[in-house]
Amino acid sequence: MYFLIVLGLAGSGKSTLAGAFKDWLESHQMDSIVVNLDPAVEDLVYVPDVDVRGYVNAWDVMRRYRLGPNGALITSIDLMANHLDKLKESIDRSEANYVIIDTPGQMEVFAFRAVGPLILSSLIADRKAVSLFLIDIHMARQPLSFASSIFLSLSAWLRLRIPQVIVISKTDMYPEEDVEKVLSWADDPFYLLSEIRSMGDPVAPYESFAESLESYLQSTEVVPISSATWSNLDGLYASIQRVLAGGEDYLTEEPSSRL
Ligand SMILES: Nc1nc2c(ncn2[C@@H]2O[C@H](COP(=O)(O)OP(=O)(O)OP(=O)(O)O)[C@@H](O)[C@H]2O)c(=O)[nH]1
Ligand SMILES: [Mg+2]
Repeated sequence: MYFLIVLGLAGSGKSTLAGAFKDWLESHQMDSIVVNLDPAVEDLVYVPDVDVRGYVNAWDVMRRYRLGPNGALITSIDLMANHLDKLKESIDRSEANYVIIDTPGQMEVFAFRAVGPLILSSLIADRKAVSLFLIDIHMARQPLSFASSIFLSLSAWLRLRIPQVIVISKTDMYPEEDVEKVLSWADDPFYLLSEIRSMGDPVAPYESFAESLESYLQSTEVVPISSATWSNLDGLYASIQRVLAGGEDYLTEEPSSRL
């Protein structure tokens, strides 16, 4: 059983990819389940096999504790921790090859607070996991947004310590040249830096900015995909396999040792 954790900013295409990748795996005779860990989502584009809303619903929490939307989401994620045994049991019972975990839109409340990593490490236990960090092509094609998104993915990695694949999503929305440009920035962050400088930015970053991006991106694959057209989902699968074969087994450690 392998875990694929789908992460990214609100609206980056996480739920759509979770559903599309499940269908893609099924069309290649691989069984998978999708787990919804978003307690606030109303309409899902897929039918979840395991759904946290059966245990915690952010809208009920909002009414019961008289909280606003953000407070309700944070409280719901804290409450989720009380139901980990049941969630894990449902996942384990499926015996699926791949468990795709769809995470909440406000990734910071899930990926950056201690409870999110705790939830994930409890569900994953000693199995292997890869996180798919989505960056919408609409953001990725802007040099500064691309750079800040890469640093955000690095922050998520730092908190979760699950090996990562960076996924440029919704590539069907822009011409091929735009996608190629983003990939060339990922290949050569000094080229990205030169583009930022050529925009006449008065506080353009220093060389060390490109150096830090370069050392992170050298060890992280960047994969463009479209969930709408299924473009390059086979490439995403190949990247996932390479990461799983790479054997970074951080999650086999006791969760308490890394929180
Ligand atoms: N054209 C296109 N649109 C996409 C693709 N993937 C997602 N979208 C659209 O982008 C919007 C957001 O997609 P979601 O899958 O809901 O994004 P999300 O990251 O789950 O959103 P939150 O859970 O709210 O953070 C929806 O309107 C999707 O239809 C894609 O590959 N191509
Ligand atoms: Mg979603």
